[in-house]
Amino acid sequence: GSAARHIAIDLGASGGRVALGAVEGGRLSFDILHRFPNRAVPLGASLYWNMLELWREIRHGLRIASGQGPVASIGVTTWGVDYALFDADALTIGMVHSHRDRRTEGVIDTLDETMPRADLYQATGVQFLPINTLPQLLAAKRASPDLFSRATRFLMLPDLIHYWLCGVVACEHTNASTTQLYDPVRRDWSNTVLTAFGIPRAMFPNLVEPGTILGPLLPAIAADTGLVGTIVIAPATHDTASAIAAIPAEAGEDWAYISSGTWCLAGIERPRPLISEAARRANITNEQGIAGTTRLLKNTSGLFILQECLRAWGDPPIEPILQDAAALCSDVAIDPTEPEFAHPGVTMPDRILRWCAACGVVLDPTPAVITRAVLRGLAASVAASLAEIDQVADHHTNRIHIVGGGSRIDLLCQAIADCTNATVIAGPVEATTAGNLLVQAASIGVIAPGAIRPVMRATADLRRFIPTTR
Ligand code: LFR
Repeated sequence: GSAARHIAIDLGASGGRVALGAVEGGRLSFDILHRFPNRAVPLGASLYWNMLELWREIRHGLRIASGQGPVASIGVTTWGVDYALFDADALTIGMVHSHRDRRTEGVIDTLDETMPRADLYQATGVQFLPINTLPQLLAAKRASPDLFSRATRFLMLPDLIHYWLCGVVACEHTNASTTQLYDPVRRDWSNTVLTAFGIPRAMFPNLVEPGTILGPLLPAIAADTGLVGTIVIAPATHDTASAIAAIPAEAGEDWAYISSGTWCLAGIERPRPLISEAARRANITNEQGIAGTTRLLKNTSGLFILQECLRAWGDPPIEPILQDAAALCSDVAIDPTEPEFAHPGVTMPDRILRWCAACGVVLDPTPAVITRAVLRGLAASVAASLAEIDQVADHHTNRIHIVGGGSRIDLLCQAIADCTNATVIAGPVEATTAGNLLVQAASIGVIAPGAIRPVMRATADLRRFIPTTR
C-alpha cells in the first residue's frame, strides 16, 4: 500500500531526531532517519541554543526523508518554555537562551512584588519554576531593555521552526501552556499576567490547536530539501504533550504517566484544569494536552544529572555502568530537585559526592555508585510527585506508564515500582516522535482522533515491572 507518510522533527535538550513514519493496518511504524546532538552553548555568563546548527541538521534529515518518496506532512516538537523574539522584519533578535541560563536566578522570588503568587497561580495554573518563560522574559527585559523594546513577536521554538519551514506565524496551545503566560481555563494568553508584568500582548501570535494545518513548505525549503507537496502540521508541539498523547494506556482512569528524558514529568490526564490552593502548595502544573485535555503534572529534574555525569566521565558506554549499579545494594538516593544539580558542568559527580557528604553519607566515587544514587533519587522524587498529585486530585494510581529514555533503564523502572507500589509499564522510548506522527495522521484523516492510544497499544512493545515486597 501507499499510506500517507509523515515526518516528525523532535528537538530534545540532549539531541534531535528526524523520523519518517506511517500508519498502516492500525499500527504505526517509523524509522529515525537522522539523529544529531544538541547541547546548550555557554558564552560569557549566558547559555544559548545553537538554533542555526539545529536548523542545518533538520534540513539534512528532511533531505534523507525526501529521498524515500513523497511525504504528506511535517510537524515539530521541542522541549517547552524556551522562546525566540522577532524584530519588525521577522528576524530573530538576540540569541535563543536555554532555560538553564543563570539569568533567571532569583527572579521567581520577585514575582510576588508584581502579583501575589496565589493570583499568578490562579491565572495560569503553572508550577513555579525558574525555567518558566515568564521569569525568562522578565530577566531578558531587565538585562536587555533595548532589545526587548524592539521585539515585535514572541514564538516558542517549535513555532519558530514551523515558521522557518512554511512562513506561518502561530503558537500552538500545548507548548504555550508551559509559559506561565497562558490561561488554561480560557485557553488563551493571560491578559492579566501580561498586563501586570508589562509584557506587550501584541507580541503574542494567535493560538492554534494541535493538529492544525499551517500550510505548504516555502518554495525555497521545498527546493532545498526535495520535498514536493508536503504540508506543515502543528502537532502537540510540546514534547511532553506528544509523549502523553501516545501513552499506550488501556481505558480507565487509574493510571499515571512518567515522561522521562532530560526532565522528568510525572502526572495524570484530566478533562480540565485543577487550580486549587492545594495544587498550588504542591506546585502542580496544568499543561494542555491534545483534544483540550489537561496534563496535571510535576516537573522535576530527570536524566540530565546522569547525562552530565557521563559527560564528566568521558562519555563511556552506559550499559556496563547500569549493570554494575543494579548489582549494588545501597539505598542512597540524591534529591534531584536540589538547585545545585540544575546546571550543566563536568563538576556534576563532585556536586553529588559533596551533597551526599553534607547529608552524612560518604559515597565511593565510582560511576556505578553515583549512577545508582541518581536513579534511586529520581525514582523517589517521581514517587513523591505522584503521591502529591493523587492526593490533590483525589486520584488513585494503580499503573504507571513510563515513556522516554528512562523507560529503557530497568533499574529506574523497578525502583519506581518499588517506591510507588504500583505496576510500571515501560515503553515506548520514542513516545514523543510517535505522538507527533499520530497527531499528524489524525489531522489529515488517516486515523480517527480517538485512535491514537489504540494504535499505540497495537504498536508498542511494553515491559512490566511489579513492585517487590520487601
Ligand atoms: C521535557 C520538557 C518539560 C519542560 C522542560 C523544559 O523535555 O519539555 O516538559 O518542562 O522540558 O522545557
